[in-house]
Amino acid sequence: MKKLVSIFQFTLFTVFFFGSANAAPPGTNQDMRERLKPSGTLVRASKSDSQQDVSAQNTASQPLPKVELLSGSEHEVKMLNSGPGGTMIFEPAVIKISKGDTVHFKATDLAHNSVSINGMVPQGAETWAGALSEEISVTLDTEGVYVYQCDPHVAMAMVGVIQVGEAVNMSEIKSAADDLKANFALNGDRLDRYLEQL
Ligand SMILES: [Cu+2]
Repeated sequence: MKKLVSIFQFTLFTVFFFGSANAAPPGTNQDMRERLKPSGTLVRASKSDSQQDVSAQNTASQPLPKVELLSGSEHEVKMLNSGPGGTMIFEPAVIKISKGDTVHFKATDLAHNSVSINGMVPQGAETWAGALSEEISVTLDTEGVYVYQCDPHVAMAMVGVIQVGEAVNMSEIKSAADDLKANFALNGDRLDRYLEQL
C-alpha cells in the first residue's frame, strides 16, 4: 500500500513537473522581458498614449486633482490587496464627506483592518479600531481630517484619509504625517499624494 502511494505521488510529481514545464516554456529573452515587465503605475508614461497618461497621474511630478465632496450620507471604502492606486490599498483612499456621514469599511480582500491613527484625527473626534478582516462602520460627527491605517500593512503605506467638512486641523495632520511616514518602507510619498487631493 505504501508503495502504491509513493508511485502515485511520483506520477503526480511527474505530471506536475512536466505539465508546468510545457505550460510555461522558457522561451526567448524577449518573451521573458515581456513577462517581467512591470505593470500598472510602475510603467513610465509617454505623452503620446492617452492610456499611459492615466498612470502618469500617479507619478510624483503630476499634480493630482482635488477630490469632490461625496453626495449622500453613507460611503464605502474597500480594503484591497491591489487596486487602481497600487497594492495594499484603501479604495477610494481619499474621500471628502459631510459632518454626520457614515463610512463603511468593506473587507473586500481579507487580512486588512481600519484603525484611526492617534494624533491624526480632529480634536475630540471619534476614533475607531477594526479587527483584521472586520467590516466596520464609523459615523464622523467632528469636522476635520482623519488619517487611518491598516495595521499589518502600514509599512507599505496602507493608509487612508477622510475629510469631514472643512480641513480645520490640516497643519496638525501635516506635522503628524512626517512621523507616520517614517514607518513607510514602500510607497513613501503616498500620504503626501493623498493629502494633496484635499
Ligand atoms: Cu492591509
